[in-house]
Amino acid sequence: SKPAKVVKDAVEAAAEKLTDAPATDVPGAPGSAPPPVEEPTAPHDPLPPKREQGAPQTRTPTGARTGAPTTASGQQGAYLTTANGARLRDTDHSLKAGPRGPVLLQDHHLREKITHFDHERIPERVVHARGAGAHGVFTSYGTAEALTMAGFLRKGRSTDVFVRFSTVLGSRGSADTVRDTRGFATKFYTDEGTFDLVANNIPVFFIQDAIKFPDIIHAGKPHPDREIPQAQSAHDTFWDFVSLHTEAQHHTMWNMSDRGIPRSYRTMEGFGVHTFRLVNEAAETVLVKFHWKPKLGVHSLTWEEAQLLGGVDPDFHRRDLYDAIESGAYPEWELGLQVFPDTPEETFGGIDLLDPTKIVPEELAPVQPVGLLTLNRTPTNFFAETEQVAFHVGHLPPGIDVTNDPLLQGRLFSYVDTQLTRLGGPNFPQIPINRPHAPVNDMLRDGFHQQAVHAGVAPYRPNSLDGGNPFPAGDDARAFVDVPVRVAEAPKVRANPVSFDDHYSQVRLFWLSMSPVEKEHIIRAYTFELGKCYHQAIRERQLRCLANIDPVLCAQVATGLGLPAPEPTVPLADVTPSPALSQVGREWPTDGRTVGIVVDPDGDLDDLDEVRQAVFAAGMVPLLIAPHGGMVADLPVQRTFATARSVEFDALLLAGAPAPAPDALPARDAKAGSADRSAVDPRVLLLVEECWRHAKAIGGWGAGGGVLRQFGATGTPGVVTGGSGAEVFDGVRSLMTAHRVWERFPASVA
Ligand code: HDD
Repeated sequence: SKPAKVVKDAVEAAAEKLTDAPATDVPGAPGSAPPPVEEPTAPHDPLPPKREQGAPQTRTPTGARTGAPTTASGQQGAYLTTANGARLRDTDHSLKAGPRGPVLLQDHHLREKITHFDHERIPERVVHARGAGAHGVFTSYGTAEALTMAGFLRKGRSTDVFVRFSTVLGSRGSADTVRDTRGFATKFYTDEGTFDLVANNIPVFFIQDAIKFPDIIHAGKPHPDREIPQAQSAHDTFWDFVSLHTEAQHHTMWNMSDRGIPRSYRTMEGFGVHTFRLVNEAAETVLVKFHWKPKLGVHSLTWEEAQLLGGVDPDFHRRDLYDAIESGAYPEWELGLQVFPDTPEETFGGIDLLDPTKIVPEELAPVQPVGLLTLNRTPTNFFAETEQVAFHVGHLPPGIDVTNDPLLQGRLFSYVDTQLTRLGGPNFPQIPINRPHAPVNDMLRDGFHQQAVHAGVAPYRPNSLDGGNPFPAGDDARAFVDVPVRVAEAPKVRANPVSFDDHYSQVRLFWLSMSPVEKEHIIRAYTFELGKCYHQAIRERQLRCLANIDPVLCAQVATGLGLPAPEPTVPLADVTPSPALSQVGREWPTDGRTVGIVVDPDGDLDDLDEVRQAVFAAGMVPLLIAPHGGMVADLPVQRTFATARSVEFDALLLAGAPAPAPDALPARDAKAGSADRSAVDPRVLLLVEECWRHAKAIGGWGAGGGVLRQFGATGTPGVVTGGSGAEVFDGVRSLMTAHRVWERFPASVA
């Protein structure tokens, strides 16, 4: 999607940066160590800002541009100062009554330093605590112009955005690759007010009414007594909840599917879940669902990879997003709309559009692309931007309005309310990352952390003292439109519409839309998660739910648990599968994917540079894996056998058959006299074994091809040997367009 040369240069520069520094410390490593770094001894100019980056303070609290790309905050000058700007002579010793005496209360610098430190942390988000963010731009195609007056959807308009991806259940320090829903929240800084699309990577939700949100989250979060398990749904309280609340079965099956363990934030879809209402200049309305479609396709990890990554690289998704952007492989998504007529029933094809546990299959209502999102800038400061960003489903520009979905209605309250505690008061919209890019002229005053110096004496309406300002805007001034939807005359009740009672038909639709390998993953996920529950009653109750979804699924999970499969208690729904729900069976671009290349410094290295260049030219990142750090054949080594794990590569190439390095543990079968296997470093064999098990493309040439033969991998699907290095890579590259070699993964159901 980008000129190969630009990507290649950027990827190459970033790949150099990824070189494993500690690897050069391997005892006896023959790699050339870099010269010692000179310690700084005198004041010098501050480091330049990161490429293309200004701090976010380019807007005043009222949204006007400051004109300054950065402000003087944090490590900007040569001399250390107090928070009030007085230069300091010493920050390493407290002020004491003599070198051995007590510390003096008058030490204002000590107190300032410690006090500020004591208050550095703020409460983590009550859900979606762990996340990663990026800046970018949204460019509109103009295809929604007829549907909405929203200016940022006019043809050719570009709008700054900030996106925060997240997991839901884990704490701020938990692992990225756990089985969970992912958040996909986008702040569009439109010039008519900020629009927050607070979406997930799953198009349905566990509950139908926001009043149940504390219940589902209490059930999903760690148990209150021991605070375990962290960032998991594989425990009794979660399954107790979802088996008792059958409306949760649809979302739960998405979580048990590959969608629950994405390969990358870059390879996730996003869904606004609820139905929204668009209104155009002529006051005509339509109902819509928002979709994000990743240009790289929707791809996932395997469950074993996800688990390994929890230990090997808990920051896998955060690192992947950052590395991709820094290397110029900018992630892209198309924003799309499913459009429905705004009828009094608010249904489409018999599906209740106000029920957040239902999708509308794309085959019934195609997703129409309306613009392109490109993430092209990593944050300058995690806390200031990613942690302090505050999304709110009620941040809407003119042209987009809400519907009566009871889940959305409750969210409209929760997202402001939660920031009052998390960000310490009502002025969080003035925090730089939250500042609108539209001029602000409100009458909100004072409060904790007020940044604005409001002029004028009459923050009330109407007034005669501030010249009557501010005036309400009318239609001619593009004011926000509350669509005058008719409210049914009905008694006040605590009840759901009857249509909300169908809890199984769409779960069955999802199940039947999966390919055999995806079904296999779902069976294994249910079996794993229920296998981690202690209470038999909960497992049995969940099996009864599965029986109402599909007897084959139920029987397989029951077998895994060693329990009888119950009979359905409701008739199985007669549904038409939706092929769009499957992730398998198409071809995708491979930009920004990672290819590990095992090299033997003592072997034949002739093809190495050519293959490495071919990987760059394909827009991917080659990482050389060698017994030691430093250089091999004048090329930088990025991973050593000690630091490499198969889980960070999308494909593996073997350019040689390195003998066991001195720091290798003996091969598992070395004692059994397998001379061939013990001749290769066992960590290389582990790389091959794991890549093979995880259905990744593998290739080898020369002695590397020999390793694959010894391993018994040649002739199995997705293993390329024979020919030059470039030919082998070519074969591997084309396998990678399908993401995995799923033929290698066993599937027990058709
Ligand atoms: Fe929520 C955060 C997405 C239902 C209450 N939610 C939050 C975030 C995402 C979502 C992506 C993280 C935002 C960020 O990165 O800062 N939430 C959803 C979706 C939902 C949903 C797609 C259903 C369709 N949420 C939901 C309900 C409630 C909340 C029903 C409460 C009644 N959500 C919150 C919250 C959070 C939040 C407590 C925590 C931190 C924050 O808002 O800013 O207000």
